[in-house]
Amino acid sequence: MERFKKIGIACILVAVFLLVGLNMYLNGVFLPKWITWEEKIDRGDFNSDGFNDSVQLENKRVFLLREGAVVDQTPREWQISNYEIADIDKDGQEEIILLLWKRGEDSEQASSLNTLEFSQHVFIYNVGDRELTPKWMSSKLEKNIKNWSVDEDGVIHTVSDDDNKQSWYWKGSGLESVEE
Ligand SMILES: [Ca+2]
Ligand SMILES: [Ca+2]
Repeated sequence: MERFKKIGIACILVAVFLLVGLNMYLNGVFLPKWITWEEKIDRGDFNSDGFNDSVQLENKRVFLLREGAVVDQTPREWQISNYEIADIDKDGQEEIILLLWKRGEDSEQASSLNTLEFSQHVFIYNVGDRELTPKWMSSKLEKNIKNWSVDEDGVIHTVSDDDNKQSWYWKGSGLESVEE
């Protein structure tokens, strides 16, 4: 009887260990070590509606605040390493550009239920009335972005984890990249 009790406790410990490990994995703990996980906040009237907006990156999630209250947030299963705010399509309104990791290679906003594999993506959002509205989503990036910046013309400059430099331009309905 004592033996069965010990086996039972061992099984529970293994199950707890696996669950903790899976949870850590899903939270991006095992993603590449070169990723810098930024935490920051920007304030302004990004959609020019007269109300103060804030965009905050905290614990790998982006929150949209209106007059100090959270009105929208990115899904828990996305791991967001950084964002930039820029008028990427030069229409006078600023967009939020997210650099993130999620499961599944496609551009769908939802993380795939079919795979555990993470891939890196660039997603662009407009600041809506009380929500982030999707504008453009990349599928899995060919080269993982290690560093990036956005210049005053709304061009994104990226450096990959293997030191490949690219510039990303808005072309009508999406971003197109060219090697620098
Ligand atoms: Ca506003
Ligand atoms: Ca714009």
